[in-house]
Amino acid sequence: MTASETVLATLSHGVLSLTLNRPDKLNAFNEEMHLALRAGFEKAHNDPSVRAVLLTGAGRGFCAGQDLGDRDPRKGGPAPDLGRTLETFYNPTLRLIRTLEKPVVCAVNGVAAGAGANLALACDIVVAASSARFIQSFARIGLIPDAGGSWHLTRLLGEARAKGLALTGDPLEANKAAEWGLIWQVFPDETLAQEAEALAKLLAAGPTFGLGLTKRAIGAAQGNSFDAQLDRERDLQREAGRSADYAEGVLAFLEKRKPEFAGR
Ligand code: LHQ
Repeated sequence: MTASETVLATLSHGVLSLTLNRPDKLNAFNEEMHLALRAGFEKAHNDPSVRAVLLTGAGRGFCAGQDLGDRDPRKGGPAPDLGRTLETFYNPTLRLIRTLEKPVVCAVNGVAAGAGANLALACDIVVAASSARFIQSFARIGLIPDAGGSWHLTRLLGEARAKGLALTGDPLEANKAAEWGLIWQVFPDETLAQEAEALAKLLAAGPTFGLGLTKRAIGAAQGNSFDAQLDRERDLQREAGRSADYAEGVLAFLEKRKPEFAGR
């Protein structure tokens, strides 16, 4: 992994914890933080001892999106090519998160704005502190929701709510985000970190091979007809049924003991 202070990475109990760490900028993305986060998710892909990922932010914010200090128009020169920024920095990481066949928990510890909000939405289970807010800030600066935002908002909320958030840039409180089905659960600020860690540990100790296939099945459901999805489930279940974790799960049930899954 790239050694960087901008993303703190620790591995414990099969959980790779990645903490965005530019707290005085509310963890806004600069190039170094982009590369460090990507390196973290590459490690998650490549290292079999990583069974789940926990993403969070240091300080009072989760992530304020792109560092706008890097985009100061007063510096002159031609308009930046934001498409290139997305293709070079954001999109590879978002694709790594979506294709990682291991659960990714995101603990939104505070404000999540712009690409920061949409980074959270790309994770598998999003939990948030009750004081957290989700802001599609793009509307305030003449941009469109990127980092997968137009996709996740529309699919998770439907057009009416997606457009309401994206066109106004109004903050969405964590409790309402959960009520609307944008995120999984809200915890009091003081307990979010421990709840998220417990959840990530639980998932990491689970049948992560099957959880990875579950993630693939749900990802495929978005674009499939019912018939096509039944075929997909058949194929994925065939794979799951051949896993050591399935054999262990059944055996443990029959022997009335706790299963010990290996993620294979
Ligand atoms: C920041 C930032 C920030 C730098 C807070 N940058 N310093 C864009 C372009 C390129 C390609 C791809 O896509 C994108 C995607 C995007 O993400 S566009 C959207 C970019 N983000 C925003 O527009 C959000 C800007 N930030 C805010 O609106 C507020 O800071 C929020 C609502 C997030 C939080 O408000 P407050 O809680 O009142 O905090 P604050 O505004 O006082 O911020 C604290 C510090 O963090 C402050 O620095 P200072 O030195 O004054 O204490 C801010 O300047 C800094 N900061 N966001 N994105």
